[in-house]
Amino acid sequence: MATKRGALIIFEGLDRIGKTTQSKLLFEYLSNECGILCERLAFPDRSTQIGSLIDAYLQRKIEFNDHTIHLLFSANRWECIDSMRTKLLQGYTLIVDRYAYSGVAFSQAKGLDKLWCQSCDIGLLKPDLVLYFHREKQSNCLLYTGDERYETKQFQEKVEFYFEQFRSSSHQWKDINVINKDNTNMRDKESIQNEIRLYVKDCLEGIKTNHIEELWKEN
Ligand code: NYM
Ligand code: MG
Repeated sequence: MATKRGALIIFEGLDRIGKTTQSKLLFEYLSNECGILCERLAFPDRSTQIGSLIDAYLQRKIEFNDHTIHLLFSANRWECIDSMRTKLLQGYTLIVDRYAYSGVAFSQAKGLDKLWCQSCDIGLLKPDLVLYFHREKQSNCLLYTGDERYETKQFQEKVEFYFEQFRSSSHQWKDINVINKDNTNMRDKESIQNEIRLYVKDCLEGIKTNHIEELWKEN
């Protein structure tokens, strides 16, 4: 029997909201406890030449105008898609920290046009599952600041506004509220991880053919 392809699973959301922690937990669970072939990757992939330019930009060592850096983020995804496709078809599930949704939301927060932002990512591999980490609007939790470009409360709030516009737009998109019901504290890691595992289980069971659709293209 031909190998069943793996799933493309994306973690999206603001900076420092717990995506990396949870994606690592999922990776360990799938590989060690379920014996499922999988790999973790992240965008930006700072290890490539394009990625090193992005890294320098984020650390404020070099400047690009807003359109140029947007295209570099997109190019950084395109340069990885052949190896991603190959891995998926070999049966690897890919757990990916950020994707084109971050590309659009962060650039829209700088005032760029949504359609222009989306256009350069049309035709990328379409995710089988997008786990969107968010907090309820009225919650004051999170929005820690950091040292990189974009990591200010004011900017993250703008990005959040644009991320919200992608919500519930497709059945692949699942919301993960990281704040407790009382809206004051972070949920514990285990409960978030358990919720994620349910979505992932459904997603893996739902893959019926090896065909991989294209992002943002009507079929
Ligand atoms: N970012 C990430 C973008 O602005 N556009 C993109 O296409 C992607 C993938 O890079 N603040 C931003 C979001 C983050 C920053 O990402 C670095 P990370 O996950 O913190 O390394
Ligand atoms: Mg960050």
